[in-house]
Amino acid sequence: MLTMKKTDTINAAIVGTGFIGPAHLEALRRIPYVQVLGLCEASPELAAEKAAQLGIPRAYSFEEMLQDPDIHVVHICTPNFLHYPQSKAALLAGKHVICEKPLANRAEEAEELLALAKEKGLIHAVHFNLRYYPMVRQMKALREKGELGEIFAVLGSYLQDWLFLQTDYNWRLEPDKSGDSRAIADIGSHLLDITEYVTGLSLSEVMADFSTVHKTRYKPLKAIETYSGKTLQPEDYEEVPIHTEDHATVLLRFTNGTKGSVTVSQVHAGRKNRLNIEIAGSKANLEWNSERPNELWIGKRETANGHLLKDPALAEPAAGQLISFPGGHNEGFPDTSKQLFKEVYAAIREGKPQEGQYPDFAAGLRELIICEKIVESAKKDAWVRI
Ligand code: SOE
Repeated sequence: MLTMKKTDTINAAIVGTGFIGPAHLEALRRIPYVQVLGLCEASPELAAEKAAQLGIPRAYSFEEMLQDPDIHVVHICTPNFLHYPQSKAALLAGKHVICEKPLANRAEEAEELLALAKEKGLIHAVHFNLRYYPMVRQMKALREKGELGEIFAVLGSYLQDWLFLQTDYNWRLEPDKSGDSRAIADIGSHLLDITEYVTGLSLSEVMADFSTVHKTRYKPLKAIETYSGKTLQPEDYEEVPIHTEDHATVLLRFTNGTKGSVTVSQVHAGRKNRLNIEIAGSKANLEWNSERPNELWIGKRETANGHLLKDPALAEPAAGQLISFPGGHNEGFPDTSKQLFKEVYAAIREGKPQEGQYPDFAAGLRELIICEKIVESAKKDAWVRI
C-alpha cells in the first residue's frame, strides 16, 4: 500500500485517450495536488502524439508505465475488453486504479479485481460519475430524510442517437471488444447504478426485451472515435452482422416489492445523451433529467404540476457540497468527474479506501451482475432473479 504524505503530489497515468480519457485528464487537472504525469496509447507513436497534444510529460506503452515508480494511480480509459487485464496488471504493479465502466466484460473478472485490490490494500474506483450531479445527490438526500415516503415505482430511460444510422460504427458494436451486451452495459450501467444509489433499494428480478434495430452495419475500414460524427463513403466500409442490442426495455422488481421499468437506447433520434429518472413515492415524486442537470422536479398531490428546485442554495448539504461555484453557477458533465476524483484521491492521500463513499469495484461488480442477468433474461424471454 502506497502511503502518501498529505503534502505529496499524486501522479496519475491515463491509459487510452479516445473519447473519455481527455475527460479524466481535464478533471484531474482541477485537483491541486494531482499531476497527470503519463499517458499510454496503443503504440509509442500514438502515445507520443497524444502526450504532446494534451501536454502530458511522459508517453509510454502500458507495460513501460507499470514499471515507472513515479506513477501512483492508473486511469483505465480504453475499450471495455481491456478494462480487466489492464486493471489487474496495474493492481499487481502496486498502482491504485480508477477504471471506466463497465469494470470488465464478465462479473467473475470484476469479482477477481475487487478481491485483488482489497488484498493489495489499493484504492479502486469505477467512473459512475452521474452520482456526482448535485441534484442526483439531492434526490438521495431527500429520500434518506424520508421526504419521498415509501417508494412505489421507479421509471428510467437513457437515450442516445450516436448509433442511429446504419453507417454509425464503433468498437462497442463488436462483442469481443464490448462484451455480450452493448447499450445496457455501456449506458444502462449508469442508469441502474444511480437507480439503486438514489433509492437505496436493491433489484431482485429483471425481465428484459432487446432489439437490434440495424441487423447489419457498415464497419469502416479504419477506426473512428466515439461521438466523432464522421460520415462514411461506400468505399470506406464493409457490411457486418450485428447481434448486440440497440434498444432495451427492462421491467424491474426490487427486494421490498417496489416495481420499475427502464428503457435504454442508442438509436433514439435527437436524444444526444439523455438520462431521465422518476421516483414515485407515497409522499412525493422526484424527476431528474441529465440534459437539465441543475433542476429537480418535485411533484406532490397537493401541488399542481409540482415545482422545480433550481437554486442549489436551497439544496441539502450533501448536494450543496458538490457545487463548484455557488450562486447559481451551473454544474456540468465535466464537474461530475472532478468531484468523483476528489473523493478518490483524498482516500489515496489518507491511505485507506472509503467504502460506500465513492463508486468502487464493488459497484462495478454489482452493475456487471445486473447486466448479465438482464442479458440472460432477454435470451430466455423470462424473468431472471438477481
Ligand atoms: C457512449 O455511450 C458514452 O461515452 C458512454 O460510454 C459514457 O459512459 C457516457 O457517459 C456517455 O456516452
